[in-house]
Amino acid sequence: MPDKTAETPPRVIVVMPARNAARTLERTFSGIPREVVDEIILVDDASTDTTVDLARALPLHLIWHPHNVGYGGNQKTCYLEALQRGTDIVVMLHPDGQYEPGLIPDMIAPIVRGEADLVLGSRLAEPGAALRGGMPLYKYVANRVLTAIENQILHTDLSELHTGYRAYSRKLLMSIPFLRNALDFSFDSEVLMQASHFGFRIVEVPVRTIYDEDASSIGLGASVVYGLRTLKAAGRLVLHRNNLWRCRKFMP
Ligand SMILES: Nc1nc2c(ncn2[C@@H]2O[C@H](COP(=O)(O)OP(=O)(O)O)[C@@H](O)[C@H]2O)c(=O)[nH]1
Ligand SMILES: [Mg+2]
Repeated sequence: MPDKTAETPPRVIVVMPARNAARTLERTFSGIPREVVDEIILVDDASTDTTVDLARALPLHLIWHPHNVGYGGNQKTCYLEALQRGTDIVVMLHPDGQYEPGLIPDMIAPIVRGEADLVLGSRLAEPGAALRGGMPLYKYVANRVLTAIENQILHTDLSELHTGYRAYSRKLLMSIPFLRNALDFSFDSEVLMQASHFGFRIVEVPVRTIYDEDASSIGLGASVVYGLRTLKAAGRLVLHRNNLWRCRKFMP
């Protein structure tokens, strides 16, 4: 008898954590290759523009937060809802147009092949491309330095650990206690530390860097806070691993 489960394609859900994404939402949405995506969830984090009105008019599943909780808090809602809706693979796609939705098949391929549980869309895989794409120099330098430090701690050799374009397997999201993570941007770094700690395979695929005037991007102050909190998360992982200071984020 043929193995039916082997033929069933995985259920793929795209989640969009949104905050004031009205100018870019429709363009991002229309670029999503629906032939490989089963459902799209948009979580609006109390936007003050027309993001919610625009989202209501699109064929997607909309959730809105009655108050703003931040980028990490938004992702918690995204992943909870995707898991409840039976996803096998989740792709996080920022609705601000900074990542190409057309690359979703590339993002999910390593998980479909059973070769990874976390796929990072790396803007730094191709030398020089990030700066040519408009990434501010200070962000580029900080990204490279932080990535080098994290590679040492995670025992990886990845070109970028600060991308907002990611795909996760259901198994990973069911295993890492992501609800215990930060509400701010350091949520993303904590997920990486957890993925490594729980033994999940992380791979990267190259993506284009897009910085245009419609996109949102965190400023200098928030970037510094993010960088310091990323280092803190890495430090906590080292302490936890060595039984020096246990951290609930790394407990099953
Ligand atoms: N800044 C911010 N972004 C949020 C929030 N909730 C969801 N987002 C979304 O998260 C994405 C990343 O934020 P962004 O400002 O573009 O940061 P970037 O990663 O530096 O480009 C955007 O697409 C926002 O729409 C929030 O509370 N604050
Ligand atoms: Mg952005």
